[in-house]
Amino acid sequence: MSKNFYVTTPIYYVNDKPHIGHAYTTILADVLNRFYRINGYDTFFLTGLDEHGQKVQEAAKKKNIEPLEHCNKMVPQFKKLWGKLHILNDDFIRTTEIRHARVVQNILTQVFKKGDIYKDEYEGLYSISEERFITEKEAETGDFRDIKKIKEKNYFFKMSKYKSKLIEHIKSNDSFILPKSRRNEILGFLNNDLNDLCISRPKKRLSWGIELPFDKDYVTYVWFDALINYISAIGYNDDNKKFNYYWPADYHLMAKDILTTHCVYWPTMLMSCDIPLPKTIFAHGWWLMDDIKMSKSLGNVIKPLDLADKYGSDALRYYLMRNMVLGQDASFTLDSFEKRYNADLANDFGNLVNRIFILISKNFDDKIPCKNTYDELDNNFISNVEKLRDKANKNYANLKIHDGIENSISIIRLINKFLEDKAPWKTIKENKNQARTTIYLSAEALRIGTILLYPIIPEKTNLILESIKSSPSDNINFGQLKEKQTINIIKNIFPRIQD
Ligand code: ME8
Repeated sequence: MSKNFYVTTPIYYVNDKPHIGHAYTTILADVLNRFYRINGYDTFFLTGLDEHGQKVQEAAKKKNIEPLEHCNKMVPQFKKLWGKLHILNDDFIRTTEIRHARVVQNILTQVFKKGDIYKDEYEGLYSISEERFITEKEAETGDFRDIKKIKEKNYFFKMSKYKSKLIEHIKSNDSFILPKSRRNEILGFLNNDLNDLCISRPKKRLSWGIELPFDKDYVTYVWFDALINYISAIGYNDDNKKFNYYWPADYHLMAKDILTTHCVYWPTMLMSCDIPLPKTIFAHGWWLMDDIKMSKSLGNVIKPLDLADKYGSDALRYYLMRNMVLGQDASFTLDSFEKRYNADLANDFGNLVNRIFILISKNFDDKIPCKNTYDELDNNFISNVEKLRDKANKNYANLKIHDGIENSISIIRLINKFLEDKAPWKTIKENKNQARTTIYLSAEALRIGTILLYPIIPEKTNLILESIKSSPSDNINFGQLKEKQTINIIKNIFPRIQD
């Protein structure tokens, strides 16, 4: 396996503020990025904004300002949220940047020269909410809003030409589309006729976009423009060394709403330019409110900034990562948020940290005690922690984040149980050597569990690790914690949320 790792989120529309759904995918990318980084990978994490197209033009019009001014006003809302949520992205691409537009025009020129673009007149239904032409059948589903009948001349990309090549690629690469159910969905979709893709919009209808390099009366269709961000940001046709180092991406993360654009439009565009395809396109489920998808247009959104302000960024990150089984939908409720936080973080994790720190401060003058010989209970404890540690790592690497978290929290619970069984607060009087070993092993297992939870809750775990003079990229085998090392006692790291 190569030692570099490239992960992306969708670039979000700037027609409205970010909500929990956007925060979710971005946190997920951050978790994976941190996980690979502490495991020695040279990582690159990209997020950004999709600033062209009709939706954005209309949002600006409503405010009576120019589209770019509207975008410039929206950018800080996203950046502020990512800062608040401790998102460590390496780049933030905006599709209005010159570096991006240049690559879009380069790709269009390549595809045009190859003979994969033609002009044609088209009459059909157009959904403004989805920014694309839709079939009569799709219109009947009721999933599309703002439908208009449009007749116009446009440019088309010969997407259908690559249909069988795409099917073959999906079939011979099990992890190209994940989870498996989404892969089957796309294969089902490709069983039907695949239309060519309309990739232009006449400027007289929509001027807010990147001009076609071969016809100045048209701008590029927003999806053809947006998908290219994944390669423009890492230097395609500009910084080849960087591009070849990170491409193909390890993960394009998104929710299932934009599966087709990523699994059909994007790979066929890349095929036309002879660019390798991304390794994995992963579509997670939706966050629902009262069983309905949370979405800007429905207005049923939870504001992530408010939650992070009230409960802290780690509490929100933990809940979102723990309560969604990747691939399935999940319901957001404040009640489940508070319950999850109190049970796992305040009770299990917070109490354990307090317990160990108080034991060390009371009995060992703030120094890690020296360990002595291990008895059977100690050896069993070590081996159980190691098993859970390996499971957690495996689950994180397989995108079973909620399971990885459960394994890590189980380590925390195991330490609490170990302390209760060994009761060092009692043995400290009659068998100090045993008490020392118990506390050393508990602190060491706490270090391991904390490192495993670092990608999920980086802020608080960093505090704990700093206090025991450790760091997230440290070795997670037993026996690393330095005996007699003075620690900084921290108190009440996860205060309980009161009713
Ligand atoms: O589609 N649950 O942007 P967008 C989970 N600009 N995730 C959700 C969600 C929910 N209820 N709602 C949104 C676009 N998301 C395009 C993308 S990429 C080249 C162009 C997340 O602002 C999820 O990642 O509508 C989803 O795919 C994305 O936001 C859609 O963001």
